[in-house]
Amino acid sequence: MKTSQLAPSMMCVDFAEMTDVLRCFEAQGIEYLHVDIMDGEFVSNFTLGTDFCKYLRSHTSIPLDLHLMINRPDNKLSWFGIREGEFVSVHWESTPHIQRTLAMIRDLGGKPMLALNPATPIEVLDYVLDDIDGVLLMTVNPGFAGQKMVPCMPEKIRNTRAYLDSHSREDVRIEVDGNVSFIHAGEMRAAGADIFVGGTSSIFAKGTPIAENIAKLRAAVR
Ligand code: S6P
Ligand code: MG
Repeated sequence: MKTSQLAPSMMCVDFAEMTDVLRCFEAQGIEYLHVDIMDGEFVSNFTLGTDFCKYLRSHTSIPLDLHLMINRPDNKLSWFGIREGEFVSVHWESTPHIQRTLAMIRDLGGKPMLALNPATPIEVLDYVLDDIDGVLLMTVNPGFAGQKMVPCMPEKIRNTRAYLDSHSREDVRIEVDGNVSFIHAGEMRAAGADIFVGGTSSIFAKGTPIAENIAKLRAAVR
């Protein structure tokens, strides 16, 4: 099993405390910053954008994990200043030319991930297995923080891990995003997930300091 890694969801940060939160993430050895980009079309919400990515890169060296919930991401990939080693996820439904988009991410120096909505079948991976470094499994429907996990998602994680292994892609990472709570995280880990997006149900859970929440989430996915 791969080492588990944490990626806090930056749309859940209190912006007034951003620099303190970044220092805390550095001290806690956070591996990635998950940045949700929404265009109000692919999903109904609007969130973070290219300026925010610039801000993060100038204030920390923690690599970004870009999650693009936008239509036709191929038209905008060059706007993001993708750096070597950053993950970039695009949704299967967001472009008619998904293989080309994944290849573009690699050409720009990023590590491509294919993002699958809860109801998107894993067979869409069939002809892009050479083009991905990871699969982002949405465990809620994308668009908002604070939702409940779709109940059959642990089974989908297990099936995705088995599918990748049976196609000799044991190296491909599985990231889970959506209600990765202290309760669900252990089950997701046991099912084969190895990158965990922490939002309102874990890292930013109210009432306890972020550092304590991180320690609790790490313990849950060890
Ligand atoms: C949702 C987005 C996610 C959320 C995250 C929030 O569309 O892609 O990254 O920010 O899931 O976590 P939680 O624990 O509030 O569900
Ligand atoms: Mg996300």
